[in-house]
Amino acid sequence: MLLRSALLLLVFIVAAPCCRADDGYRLWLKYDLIADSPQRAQYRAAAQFIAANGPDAVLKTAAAELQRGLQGLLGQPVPVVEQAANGSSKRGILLVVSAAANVPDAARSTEGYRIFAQGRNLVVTGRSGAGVLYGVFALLRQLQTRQPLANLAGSPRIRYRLLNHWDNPNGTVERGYAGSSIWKWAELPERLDPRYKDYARANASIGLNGVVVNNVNASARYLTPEYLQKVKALAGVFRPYGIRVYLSVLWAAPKVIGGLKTSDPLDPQVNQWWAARSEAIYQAIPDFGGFLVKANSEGEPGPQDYGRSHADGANMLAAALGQHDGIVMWRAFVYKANSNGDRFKEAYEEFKSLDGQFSPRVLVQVKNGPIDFQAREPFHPLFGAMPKTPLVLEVQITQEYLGMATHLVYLAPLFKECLDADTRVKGPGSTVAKVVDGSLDQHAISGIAGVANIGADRNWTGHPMGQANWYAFGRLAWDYTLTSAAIATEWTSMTLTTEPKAVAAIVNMMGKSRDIYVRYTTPLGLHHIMGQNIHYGPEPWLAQAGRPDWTAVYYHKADSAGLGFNRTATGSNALALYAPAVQKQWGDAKTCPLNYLLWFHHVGWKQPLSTGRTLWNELCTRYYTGADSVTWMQQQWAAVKPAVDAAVFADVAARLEIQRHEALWWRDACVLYFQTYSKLPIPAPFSPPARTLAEVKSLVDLYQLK
Ligand code: BDP
Repeated sequence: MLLRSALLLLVFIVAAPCCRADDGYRLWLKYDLIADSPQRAQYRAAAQFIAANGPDAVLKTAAAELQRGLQGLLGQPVPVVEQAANGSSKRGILLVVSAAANVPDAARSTEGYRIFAQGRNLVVTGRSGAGVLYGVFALLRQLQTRQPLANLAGSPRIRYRLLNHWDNPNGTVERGYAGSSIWKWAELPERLDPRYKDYARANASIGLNGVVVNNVNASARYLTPEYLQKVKALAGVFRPYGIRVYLSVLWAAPKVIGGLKTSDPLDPQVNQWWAARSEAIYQAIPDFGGFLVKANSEGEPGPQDYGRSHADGANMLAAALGQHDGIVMWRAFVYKANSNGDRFKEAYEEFKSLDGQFSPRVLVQVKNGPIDFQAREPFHPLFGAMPKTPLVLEVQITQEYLGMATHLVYLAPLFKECLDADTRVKGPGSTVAKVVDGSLDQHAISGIAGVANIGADRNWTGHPMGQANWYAFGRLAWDYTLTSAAIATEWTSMTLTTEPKAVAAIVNMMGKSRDIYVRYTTPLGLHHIMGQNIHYGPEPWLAQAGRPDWTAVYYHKADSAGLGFNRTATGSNALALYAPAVQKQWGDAKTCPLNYLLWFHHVGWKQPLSTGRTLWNELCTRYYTGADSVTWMQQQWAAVKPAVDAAVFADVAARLEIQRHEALWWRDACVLYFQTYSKLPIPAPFSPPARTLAEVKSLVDLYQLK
C-alpha cells in the first residue's frame, strides 16, 4: 500500500510539469528541460562547470543566470567554481572579464561579448561584467533555440537602450493595458517585490540597460528625499543586471516642491536647486542615468513659460548633472494649438532651429512618426534634420493606438519600418537607424526608448503575444539589423513551442499581423481616426474635441471630392520638411507608396491607383480583406493548438475572437462613414455591412468610449 502511494506520488511529480498551465510569468526565460536526449547530452558534455573569477557584481549575476538556465535546460546542476581545475578532463564555460578582451564595440560601450572555444572549454568574454552577462544570455538563447554552441560575438549598436514607463505614483499606468504598475511605491524601499528582479533579468536578457521608472507627465514627488530612497532601492535591484535608473522630471519641480517662485532655467536659484537635487540623487544612486523631460507639451510646464527655449531648459539640467555620468533626454513631442497649422510640422518647427545649441550631454527624443504612434506613420522629419544633436528614437511598445491588449499586433515590422527608412539627407543609405546610432553624424552617444507595455498582470503584458513586442524592442535596440522574422522565431521558440511547423505558422502570423491591423483600421495612410481619449475603436466622424487636432476630420479631410490630407506644396507643405529625394517620391501621388498616400495627398474617390482599383474600391478592399485576415489568423492559431500550452492557447484564441469582431466594427464604421462622402457602392465581391452607420456609431457608447 505504502509502495503504491509512493509510486503514485512519483508519477504525479514526474507528470506535473507537463500539465501545469503556463501563466506566462517566465516570459522567454523558461528554461524547460530540452526533451531531445541526444541533443541534451551534447550540451551537457560541454557544460560541466562554470568558472567565474573576479569581484564584479554583474559577472556574478552572469554566472548565476547561466547556472539557472543550464540547470533547467539540461536537468543537471552545474557548479560555479572560481577557476577551471588544472588537468581536469571536464569541459566547462569560462566567464572572463578582461580589459583586453577582443570584442566588437559599435556603440563605444563596453557591453560587447565574444564566445569562443579554448581547448576543452568555451569562453564567454567581455570588457565588463555587463558584456559577459549579454554573452551568457546569447549562449542560453542558443540552447533555448537548439542551436550549436559555436563562436558568437555581439555588441550593441546603440548606447542607451531604455524602457520608458509611463507609471504614476498612485499605481496607475498611463496607456497601460496590463494591470497596474509593477512598482509598489507604498512598499518601497523596505519591501522589494521579487518581481523587480525578474523584470531586470528579462530586460538584461534582451540587452536593455536603462529604465525610466515614471511617467513623462511627471509628478514632482520622485525628486523628494522620500521617493529617492524608493528609487534607490529599485536601482539596487537593477544594478547587478547592468541596468541604470532614470527619472522623468516635472519642469515646475522647483516651484512645486522646492518652494521657489519660478522655474525659469536662467534663474540662478533654479540652477542651484536642480544642482542640489542632482547631487542628492547621485549620493543615493551613484550610477543614476539621468533625466527625461516632457516640457511645454500637452499642458506640461516648461522653459517656454519663461520665454526660454527648449535648449535653455535642457542645457541647464545637463549642467545640474555636474561631473556625474548622466544624460538629459529632452522630448520633441510638442505641438502648439494652431487651428491653421498642421500638427505634422510643429515639432520640426520648434526644434530644427535649435540644432547645435544643445550641450553635449543632451539627446533630443523623437517619436518614430510626426503625429503620435499611429499604426503606420512616415518617419519623423526631424530624423536627419538635426545633424548636430544626438536623437533618441522613441517607439511605443504599449499598444495605445494598436488595439491595446486585445489585438495581436507584432510590432517589430513597425519599429523596423522606421529604423530602415531612408532620410536621404546624405544620399541613399542615410537611414533613420544611422541617425539614431550616431554613425551618420559621428555622435559619441546614441539612444533608443520604448514605452513599456508592462504591468502587474501575471503574464506582464496582458496579451500573451504582447511579450513578443517587449522582446523585439530589446533585440532591435541591441541590433537593428536583425529581421522581424528572426526575432519572432527566437521569441516563439523560447516562449511558445519548439515544434518547427508550429513555430513557422506562428512566425508567419506575427509577421503579417501589423499590416492586417493597418488594413482594417487605417489603410492607405489614413491616421488618427480612432476613438476619442481612449484611443480605441473607430471614430472617424469625430469633429468636436478640445482642439481641432484632436478630432478625426482634421486628419482625413473627407469631402465629396475625395479623401486625405494634402501635405504637398498646394496644401500644408509638410513634405518640404524632408530631403528633396523623399519629397520627390512622396510628393507625387503616382509614386508615393500607397501606404503613405493619404498622409500626403487628397485623392479623388474615383482616382485609379497603381493596384488598378479606384481609391474608393481600394479602400473598401483593404477594409474587407483586413477584417477577413483576422479569421485567417484564427485559423493559423487553431492549427498550432497541439504544440502550445493549453492555457496560453485559450487566452490567445479568446483575444483573437475579440479582435475578429472589432475588426468588423472598424470596417463597418469606416466604410459606412466614408461612403456618406463617396456616395459609391461597396464594390463586388464584398457585401455591404449588415448594420447601419447609426448602429455602428452607437457602439462607441456601448464600449464606453465617452
Ligand atoms: C500620447 C498619449 C499621452 C502621452 C503622450 C506623450 O496619448 O497619454 O502623454 O502621447 O507621449 O500618445 O507624451
